[in-house]
Amino acid sequence: MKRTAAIHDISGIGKCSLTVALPVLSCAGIETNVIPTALLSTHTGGFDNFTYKDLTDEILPIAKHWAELDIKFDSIYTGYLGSVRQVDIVLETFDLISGDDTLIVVDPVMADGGVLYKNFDENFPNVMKKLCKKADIILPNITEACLLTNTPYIEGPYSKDFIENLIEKLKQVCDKNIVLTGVHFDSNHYGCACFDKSLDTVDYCFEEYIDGFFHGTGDLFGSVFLAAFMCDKPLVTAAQIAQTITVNAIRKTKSEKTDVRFGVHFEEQLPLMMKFLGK
Ligand code: PXL
Repeated sequence: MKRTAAIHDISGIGKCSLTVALPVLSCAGIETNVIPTALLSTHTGGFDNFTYKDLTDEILPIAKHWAELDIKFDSIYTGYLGSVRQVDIVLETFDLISGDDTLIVVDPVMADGGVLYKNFDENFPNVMKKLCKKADIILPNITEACLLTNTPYIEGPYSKDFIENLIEKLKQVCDKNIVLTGVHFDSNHYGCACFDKSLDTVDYCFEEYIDGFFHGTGDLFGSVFLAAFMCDKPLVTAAQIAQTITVNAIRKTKSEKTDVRFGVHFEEQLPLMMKFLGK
């Protein structure tokens, strides 16, 4: 069984971060070990008065204990990190628990729709760059990519030049593989651009564009992508599977007219994910 270490917050309500990563990766047959970075009553997008228990001081003791157990992680997957100090500690965690073959996947969760999430300060993107430098694959959305490359954010539809320039600039932030989400060239299709370092190519994955803002979709995309990649799918195939599952979950959520703050209906998509994975 392959093994991952997922380092994200746990938000009790509003399916995102660990409450998405755990079921998705476990379903794909990947042993998913977790380091919760913070415990929240809900995620921070759209709920008032959420509780927030910072768990920064737990991260290194957990990592040190795991290092003593001498287990091999096939991948480490980081997402929402709540503070600058936490990023530095996660960097130390990489050193403690990764081996020569550990795939490091960094989703630089910090912003969307042109704005930083609540609780993040302006300097956070600069600090996040340190984590991206260590990654084998980064998964920014367009806003995060702009913040990481000091590019002014613009709304889509985008030109191919804009996207490919952004990928070029991202290569300075992470010199390995890049999956840029939130790419759209028209108002009917939505997807991602994938730079595969081993092939030196940029490929696109698209699905139907569904209007609206849906919470936790970046985490669903990242978790399905990692599941597929760890099941030996090529980078672009893994991204296409993640795009399809994410859009299906969005479509279902929209058709049921549920409050989008509660996250997307990904659960019913897991059998299709398994089919894509050949399981
Ligand atoms: O889905 C990203 C995310 C993860 N974790 C927390 C968040 C958000 C986005 O708002 O608030 C706590």
